[in-house]
Amino acid sequence: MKRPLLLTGTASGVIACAFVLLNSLPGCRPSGTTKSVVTGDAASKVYVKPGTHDEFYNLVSGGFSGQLAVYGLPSGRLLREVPVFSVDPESGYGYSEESKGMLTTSHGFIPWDDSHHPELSQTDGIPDGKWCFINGNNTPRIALVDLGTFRTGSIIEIPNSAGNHSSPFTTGNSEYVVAGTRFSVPMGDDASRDVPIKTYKENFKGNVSFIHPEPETGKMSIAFQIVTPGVNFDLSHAGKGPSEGWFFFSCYNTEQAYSLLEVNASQRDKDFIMAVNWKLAEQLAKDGKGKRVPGKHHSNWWNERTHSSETTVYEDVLQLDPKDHPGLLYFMPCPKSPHGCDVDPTGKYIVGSGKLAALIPVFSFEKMQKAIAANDVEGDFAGIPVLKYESVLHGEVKKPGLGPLHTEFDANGNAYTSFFVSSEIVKWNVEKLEVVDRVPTYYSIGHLCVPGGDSKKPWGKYVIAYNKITKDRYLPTGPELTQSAQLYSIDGDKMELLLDFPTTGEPHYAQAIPAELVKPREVKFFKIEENEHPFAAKGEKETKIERRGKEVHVWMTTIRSHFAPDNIEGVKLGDEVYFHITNLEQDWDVPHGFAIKGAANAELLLMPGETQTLKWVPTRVGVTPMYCTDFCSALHQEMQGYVRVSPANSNVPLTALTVSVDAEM
Ligand SMILES: [Cu+2]
Repeated sequence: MKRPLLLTGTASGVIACAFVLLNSLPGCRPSGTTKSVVTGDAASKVYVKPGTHDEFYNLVSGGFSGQLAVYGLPSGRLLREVPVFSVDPESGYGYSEESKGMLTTSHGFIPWDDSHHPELSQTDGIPDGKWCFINGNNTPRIALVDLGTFRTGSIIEIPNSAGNHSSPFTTGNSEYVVAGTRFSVPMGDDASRDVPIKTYKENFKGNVSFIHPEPETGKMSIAFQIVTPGVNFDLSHAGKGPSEGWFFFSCYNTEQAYSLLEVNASQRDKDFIMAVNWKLAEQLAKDGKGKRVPGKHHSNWWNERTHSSETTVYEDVLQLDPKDHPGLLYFMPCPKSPHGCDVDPTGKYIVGSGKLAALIPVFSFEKMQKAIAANDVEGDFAGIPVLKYESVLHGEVKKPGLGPLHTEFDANGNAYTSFFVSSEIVKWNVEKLEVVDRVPTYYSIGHLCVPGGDSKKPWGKYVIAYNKITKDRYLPTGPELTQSAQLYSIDGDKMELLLDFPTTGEPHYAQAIPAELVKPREVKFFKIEENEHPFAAKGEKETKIERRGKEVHVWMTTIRSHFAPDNIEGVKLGDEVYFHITNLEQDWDVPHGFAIKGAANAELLLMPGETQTLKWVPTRVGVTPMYCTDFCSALHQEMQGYVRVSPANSNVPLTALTVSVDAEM
């Protein structure tokens, strides 16, 4: 449903109340409680002196850019944009021959996706700074970004899925990350059948996938999938502490509509939170209880020794059908069209956010277990038991605001919920279910993030709002304004706005982690003696050129400030030239670049000790320059060379030379 744009605290109150009247929902933001004052010392709280580091990394999804952006907090400075699902001309990701495999799928090469949710890997329920997972929503995929290199280390495609939205949330030791399908579809044997859309109820199924990343390598595989009724899964979180071993997913469209969902999927007063006993599922899978069903998918992995991607293609996947396994799945009724599904740090409570509800329901894991034991159900939905709402409810936060979406937590028993419609963050006490503070956002907030705020150990200190619209906050840049985040202090009793900072793509969701947990892991360069790339030249003596039919392979090196070789002759029209370039530098932060005129792809950006390959197909006879693209030294501008391209029938011998002027004199 399209929401009105809300501009200020006062205006939002008025429009929100209008929205309430239109929708017959009770409650509205209490008047006179909003504040938009930035106090005089806010700037000093985000000031990071030149030459000093930020306290937190903020890993922010790029939404429809398909990438992951890295900001420092509290400064809001953009440090890096990590290419994940989309090709990136800055780094050559998806353009170099070695990295193309990272973006292969069962549909072929897909150089884009829609990345929504970053999730940090965890040890004992606490983010450990090792990896950051992120989902591809469009062509269902999960990626793993290695925080030692800030590069994509692994991407797995999710079969039997469409719209991979409720992912990739992780269990307490990153045994699994999950992927819940947003759009139910015909799957397995039915996936390739020609099925009328109006047979949704009979033929469409949902599923949730449990993906296992190998702790040592980060290679990912699908451990098992659980088939579900045909609904839409939105978000998810793993249980922790007492609820360890369970996973919770919000689902909407329990109406099982397939057209005009805006109206048709908003009919029921309550949809569900789905509770999954993943420890039981794991045991069933180990005991061979599942069934392998068709589900071709790629698992791509970046090998840091060969500087190349490796792909494993799987033809099928293990599925568990809850009909065969009572106790695997339960539904908890949740008002109304639930979006966020968040578990508090104690693991005792599960917060559902009905985006059309005028309250926040908080479920009790203990009560859920009691209801299961007592078979306290109000019926079933497509064969899955539905527990009684009153029996599993810890309580409701009354009149919190309008359009609750997402909740994160601090270490002091408080929850912070984003309200899209009333454009605010509301702080409330999890035990008492009482609102204790509220602060406006500018403007429609989607996700929010507290450092560690979805884990067992929130570091607190800040809540960051990721907003959808920034009208009037920034210098105009044509019809589209920058997207943005806002940083608030949560140290005191009252939340305090400290900073607006622009973001790239759509800042959908984010994670934040103390820099001290990430910095010690940094890779500074790749050791040249460990380079196992089949075309590596580990010194200038190993450079050479070789013709293989129409292919010309060049073993080339870079070091400040020249290429070896830098003159190539004997290439003919009709040839494909492969420049295999090794950066010989063994020093932190000294990449070299490589580009050649007329190349139909991007550059290469080579990290110290790394080998990458650029494919170039010359289209005309003549001399073509090539050069270093990354300003590497005082003589960077001298870092260049030439390729002579001769006619197809030429007999110019294939040579590769680096010539000294002294030698010629
Ligand atoms: Cu250079």
